[in-house]
Amino acid sequence: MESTTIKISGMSCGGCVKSITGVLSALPGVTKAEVSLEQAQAIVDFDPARVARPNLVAAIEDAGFDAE
Ligand SMILES: [Cu+2]
Repeated sequence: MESTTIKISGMSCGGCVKSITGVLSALPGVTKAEVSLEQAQAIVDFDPARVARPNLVAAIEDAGFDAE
């Protein structure tokens, strides 16, 4: 299991947090996604054998936000 922090820009409210949390949680291999509006970031626990960090970033970008 691995944990990574992803900086996110473009979140403006709790709805954004919910949609990003949902998108990340739906990815196979993601066991936990903690999204913070105040800190503009997501802390994601994932299984590197099933999903890679670029997949997490891409999923956030597909949801309409900027992720690094
Ligand atoms: Cu929002």
